[in-house]
Amino acid sequence: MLKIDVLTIFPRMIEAGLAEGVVGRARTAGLLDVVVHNLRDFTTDKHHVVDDVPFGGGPGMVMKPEPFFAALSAIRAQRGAPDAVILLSPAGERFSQDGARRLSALGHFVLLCGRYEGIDERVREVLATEELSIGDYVLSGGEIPALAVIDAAARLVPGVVGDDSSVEADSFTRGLLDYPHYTRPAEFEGRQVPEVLLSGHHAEIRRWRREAALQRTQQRRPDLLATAALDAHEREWLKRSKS
Ligand code: 4HQ
Repeated sequence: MLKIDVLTIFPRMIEAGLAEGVVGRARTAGLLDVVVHNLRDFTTDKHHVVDDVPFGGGPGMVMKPEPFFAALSAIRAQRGAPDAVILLSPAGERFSQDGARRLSALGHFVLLCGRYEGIDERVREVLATEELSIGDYVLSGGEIPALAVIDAAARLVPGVVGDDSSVEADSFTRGLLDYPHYTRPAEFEGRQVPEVLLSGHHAEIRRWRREAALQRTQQRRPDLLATAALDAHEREWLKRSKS
């Protein structure tokens, strides 16, 4: 079972995000062991203060190091030494499907969520073993990135997604964008579902989907083609479609 600990001042935000859908089911099924810790529980002052003014001046507040250190000690004592302690930050390495695969294969990792201007640098230096970013935009805290990391890693744990073939078909498992999906009705708003999908010819359907995924990837994310897992037929199709 994959074990994850999350440190945050907004535990309800994490709990709400983990309660529904595939991840919620994985937790109740005992495939995923997530414990969310309130950073304020690891303060020692009367008002449970987690932030302070920045040395050197400037705007905003900085998260104090002591609650993170106390929480990590408690996590090590209660839950064992983690394989990774991950700080969510725009300065981190970009989180990717490969990153999700790597984390899903660990036994235990910890996610540190910051708020305000950021976290005291000594948390990064001493506690964090790595730093991850979910993209080049500024969020108000690390909670949404933590949820993205947990969701992407959890769905790669065997059994979490009911149908394995659904994970295999996912965009990025093959390194390509997904093909277009349709359901009933066969005509809607004057727009027809591609004939081949109604034909029952499974080999032709497979071929249409493969080519649609290739075409879409070439048009929207040509950068992905450099590392995609393509067979000889797919490489040939791409070469022909360029000319
Ligand atoms: N943060 N990917 C937490 C991010 C972020 C991102 C901004 C992290 C605020 C306090 N984290 N600090 N993008 O925007 O991971």
